[in-house]
Amino acid sequence: MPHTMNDPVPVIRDIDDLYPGDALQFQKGRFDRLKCQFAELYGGKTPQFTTRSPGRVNLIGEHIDYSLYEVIPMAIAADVLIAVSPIPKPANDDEDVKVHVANLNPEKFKAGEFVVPKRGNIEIDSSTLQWTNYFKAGFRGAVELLEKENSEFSPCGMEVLVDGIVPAGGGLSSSAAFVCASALATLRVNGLEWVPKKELVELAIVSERSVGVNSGGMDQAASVFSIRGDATSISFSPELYAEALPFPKTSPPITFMIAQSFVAADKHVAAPENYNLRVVECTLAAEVLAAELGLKLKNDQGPLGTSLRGFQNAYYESEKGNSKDDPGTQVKTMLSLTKEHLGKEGYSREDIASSLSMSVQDLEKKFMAKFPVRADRFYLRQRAQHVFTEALRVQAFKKLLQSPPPDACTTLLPKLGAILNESHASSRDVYVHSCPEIDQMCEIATEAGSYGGRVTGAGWGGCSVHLVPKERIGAVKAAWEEKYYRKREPAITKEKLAEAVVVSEPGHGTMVIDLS
Ligand code: NG1
Ligand code: MG
Repeated sequence: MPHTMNDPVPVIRDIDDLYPGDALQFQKGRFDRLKCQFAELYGGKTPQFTTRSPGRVNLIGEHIDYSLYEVIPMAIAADVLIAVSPIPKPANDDEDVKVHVANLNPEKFKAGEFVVPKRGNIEIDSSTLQWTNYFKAGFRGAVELLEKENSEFSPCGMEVLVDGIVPAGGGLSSSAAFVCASALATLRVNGLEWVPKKELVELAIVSERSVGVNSGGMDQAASVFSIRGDATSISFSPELYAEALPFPKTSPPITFMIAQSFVAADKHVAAPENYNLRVVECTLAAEVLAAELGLKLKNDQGPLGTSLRGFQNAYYESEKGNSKDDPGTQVKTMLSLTKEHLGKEGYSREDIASSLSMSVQDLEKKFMAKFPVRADRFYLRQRAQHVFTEALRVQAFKKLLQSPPPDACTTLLPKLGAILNESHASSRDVYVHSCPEIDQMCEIATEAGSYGGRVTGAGWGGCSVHLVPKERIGAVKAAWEEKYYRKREPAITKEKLAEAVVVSEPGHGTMVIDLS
């Protein structure tokens, strides 16, 4: 199904058709609160418009977006709303242009403001984790885009109020939702009424990196491109491409449960030894493989310039690869090359530098300077092995959704579940980005009747996603409550339990909501 990737982000003037039944009342309540609070904070003003971007759950394809392999996430209902009003440019050029950023939950997210510099873009101090940094990241990307189109451009000031209901640090990508909504708000308030989705995604991917995590592009793409009811398949090579992936109708219907572990995935603070380290390991795996085979890697869209997918492309562009190989065979060939050329014991900096014929200083300068990492050994073979097997699992999962087996009702769901379980095993044992709590939650769910489940998002905490037959949802919930949540926190409240587990339908992507 062709995806409307180059279409502009939709502008919605009436939310009645956006949400089903009960959800509509809840959403209307949110808009009323946002409007009231906005007036209270900003001298009686009404927001000019609101931007909205959802979180996402990644169904399959974990930690492979930055190696430029395809992933299959879906948008969830939880989202970030940003109500916006412009502050006209001051008549006097010496006066500062300011942006005020407040949150509906001011205890947790303290209001901030910043002055827009007269020349150049705003600085973001990525050494501290301030929630307003994510707004600044979106703002910065938007201003860069507007400057590219008009070198004389200077942004207006803004008054902004945020209502985010995507749990932070929970693997559901609250950060990308916030960055996308912030960038869209900045573009629109500065006069860009129709924002092409693809441009928004591309700028949000790059600008989120200014917060200090060397991320891939899945979250921003899932947030912006998703269409209600469908999963989204997103590929990155040869260029960013998204496609709606409808779920086949089965009985029982395909239902995903998302469960919080409440282990805070502090990706930010720990990035040098977890997320950013994995990005470096994958890039170095590509570099070492290329060096071993005498291939030259091109600078591609990988966060560090080269990628495992770039290695695959280089291999197949050279006379070494058989150009007739189908996509599955190509990835399987990558797996064999990994086993043949990369050692099991891991690599020191010296080992890698020598195989790339460079000094350790140059290695660090090229791959570990912009986003520093803390590690003595680099497990290139294991990381590449996860990436290639996960890429194969994505292909298999997608094929099952696109052409379900004739006896879909009985075989499709167990098959999808088995792929999720294999993915989890690889995350746990090979890529090492799960945690014991999530491993345990996966076991509990399987015992209670789930078809399969896995850690989702960056991991090291956060959430898991499970494919569960509709009639087993209650049983799985009860099992987690008894065997996980109450054991971990005996006094856990009803509210916290209710938030811990959601059955999410695939939700709408990013939009502007203009109720004026
Ligand atoms: P989370 O931490 O769930 O937002 C991160 C990356 C993704 C992807 C996943 C792992 C950011 C903004 N996003 O997602 O690009 O690599 O981990 O699959 O860091
Ligand atoms: Mg995130």
